[in-house]
Amino acid sequence: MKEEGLAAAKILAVLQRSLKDDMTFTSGRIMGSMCTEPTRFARLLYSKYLERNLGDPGLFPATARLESEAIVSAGELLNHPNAHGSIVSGGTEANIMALWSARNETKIEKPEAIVPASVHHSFNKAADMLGIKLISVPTDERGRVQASRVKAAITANTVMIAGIAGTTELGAIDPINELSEIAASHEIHLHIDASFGGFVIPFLNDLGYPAEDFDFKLSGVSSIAIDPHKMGMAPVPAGMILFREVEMLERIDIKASYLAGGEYSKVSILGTRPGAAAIVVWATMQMLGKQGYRKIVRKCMSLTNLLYENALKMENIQPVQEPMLNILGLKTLHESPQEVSDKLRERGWAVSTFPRHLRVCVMPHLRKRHILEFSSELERLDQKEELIVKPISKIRYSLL
Ligand code: 0PR
Repeated sequence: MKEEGLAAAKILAVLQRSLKDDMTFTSGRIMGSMCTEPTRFARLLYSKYLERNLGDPGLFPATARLESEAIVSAGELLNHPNAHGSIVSGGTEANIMALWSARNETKIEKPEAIVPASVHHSFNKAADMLGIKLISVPTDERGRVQASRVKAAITANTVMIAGIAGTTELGAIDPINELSEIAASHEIHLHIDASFGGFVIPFLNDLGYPAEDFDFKLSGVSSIAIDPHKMGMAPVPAGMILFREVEMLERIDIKASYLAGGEYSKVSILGTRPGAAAIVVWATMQMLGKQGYRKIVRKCMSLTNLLYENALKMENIQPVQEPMLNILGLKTLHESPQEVSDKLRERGWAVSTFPRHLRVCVMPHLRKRHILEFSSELERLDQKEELIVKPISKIRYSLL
């Protein structure tokens, strides 16, 4: 740190230069992120309430009340208005809290949690922190966990089963109803990671897309992670954890009674927490209502299907499968996903790269023209690769 500070104008100029390399959502080139462009209203509110700290709710009881109201709204969306929970920093914190609560419920010495092979790496973080062994269960050809294998993996040490409503890799939705039955009959905590799908799946049936039950409507579901900062349209950081019963939250409630307003009203891993994030989550849900979210989901799903249809026509780049949510996996038949991803990046597009496919998240910042431009870019790559790669593939096939 320098001895003397800089003038604001100078700092602004430096920032303008040094942040130039960051991508923007408005460019329509961010194709692999689960986050999106904050609304203007959200920007305004966020800066207005910057000093609100939910780590000391006695100072900001009104903000704390809004947090509770936002949890009720999310609970209503997920078929349990009496759910208990908190606004947290994202899906990672929500998943850690769920695993923490499930572990504390039992006195098992060597706790295990059964998770789909497609689970987000936040579960690995949680398991490492909490001393829990993860038992990974394979998924089927559509990327959904195999419920029979989950059942077979249960032991006396199982403290939790996890299901995913919108996998990180493909946006697949696990057979949550089957998992619910298994969890209920074995009295095991079933946690649903709906970090991505939580603000999408509730609207699919209305829009004519197939969607099975995934939430508290199923009696075996004990907790749900749902992220306002993904399809909930709120800025980062904003996740939510909801528990079916208050005791599930109380098990991980570590009190701090010296604060201005008495004890913490909410349970979280963080101490100091951004009240502005909670206010914006509340306001965004108020502003959009179910109608607003449904409209967003309609647009994202129709653009996802447009991209899917376009990719079907290609030769070397192909959809992994029909999308279940607004996430599309793309296989690259003659090059590694990394090679294709690098080429796309050179041309200004950012997609996510998994070992066997590319992932496109068709988020609300993307418009039809972006999908069409991206499709054309893929087509150009597809054709070019065909020219270069075909002779090699012919040799490969002739060797078979
Ligand atoms: N659960 C699932 C199913 C997720 O996909 C993610 C994040 C999490 C939990 C964890 O959520 P937080 O990141 O909020 O803690 N998945 C995104 C992904 O891996 C995270 C992300 C978001 C990555 C925006 C990049 C990006 O630009 O794609």
